[in-house]
Amino acid sequence: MVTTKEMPLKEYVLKGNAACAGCQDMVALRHAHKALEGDVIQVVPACCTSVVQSLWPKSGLAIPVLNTAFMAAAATASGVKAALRAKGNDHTQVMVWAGDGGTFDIGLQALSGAFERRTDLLYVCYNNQVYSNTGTQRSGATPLHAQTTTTWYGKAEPEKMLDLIVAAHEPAYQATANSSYPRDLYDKVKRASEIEGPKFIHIFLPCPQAWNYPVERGVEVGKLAVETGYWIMWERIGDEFKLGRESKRFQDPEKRKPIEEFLQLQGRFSKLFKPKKDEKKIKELQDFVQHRWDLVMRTFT
Ligand SMILES: Cc1ncc(C[n+]2csc(CCOP(=O)(O)OP(=O)(O)O)c2C)c(N)n1
Ligand code: SF4
Repeated sequence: MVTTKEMPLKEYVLKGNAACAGCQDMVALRHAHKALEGDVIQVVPACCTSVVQSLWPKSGLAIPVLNTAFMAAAATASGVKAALRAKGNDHTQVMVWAGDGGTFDIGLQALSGAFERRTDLLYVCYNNQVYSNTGTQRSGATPLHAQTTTTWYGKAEPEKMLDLIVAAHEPAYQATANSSYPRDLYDKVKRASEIEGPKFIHIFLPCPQAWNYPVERGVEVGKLAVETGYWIMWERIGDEFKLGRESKRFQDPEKRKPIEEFLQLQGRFSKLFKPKKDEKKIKELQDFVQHRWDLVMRTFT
């Protein structure tokens, strides 16, 4: 794995941008761009990242960016790739950087089309499990029982298993990542950039504004997602599946921390603990952890 010292010093995500304090999207984006070393055109649908990069004169990214409509990121990126090819440029990467709303929900059709066409494209979904930019509405990625402005008493449905939908397109490369493990993320973006074809990286990242935890605890929240087994780190090159070393020991349910440790830190789950502990709902979320493990392992191994 790359060491921090080995990463390029050059910054492509600029200081003083419009992101909230403690934004983990910026941590992930910063390391992804270091891995790509600037030879990239980024396509961004409407989301927090589009605000960060477009607020003139404080544009937050020092790379070419194309802002596009909420539902159209993968289709736009397909066009950018075709234009580069027409100009004889085969080296510049095209990367979509889209939120979960823009991927799980409104952009899914465009993503499916681009992958079915085997477009040489890196699609990154940064999953903060909510429509953050417009004030915390639920998305298809919002977990069961999480409070949002459209699910005041907690979401009634579990999150969509997007990775399985993407896997059905048989991408050339597919991985999960987490903003609390930036060196792993760096390696995955680099590896993906060396493979031709449709590539998908799904990054779990906490959002202090929407999840309501103290800004300085973002890394801890992200790590707890892995240590409770709630988020699984893995990579798949073609058909070859590899469980990430961060998640390996948590395949054993006995080694996992209780899901409560992850939930308790976040205001969006406060109704599970106050005015009194809701053991039934907490158990449903605990059971979901094993459910995801079963689905992932059954599908890929
Ligand atoms: C067709 C359309 N509907 C709604 C919007 C308003 N809108 C802009 S960003 C956004 C939320 C984006 O959520 P997500 O993709 O999860 O990214 P995040 O804000 O969390 O970064 C919405 C609803 C829009 N721009 N276009
Ligand atoms: S709302 Fe969340 S994802 Fe958006 S800029 Fe703020 S911290 Fe980052």
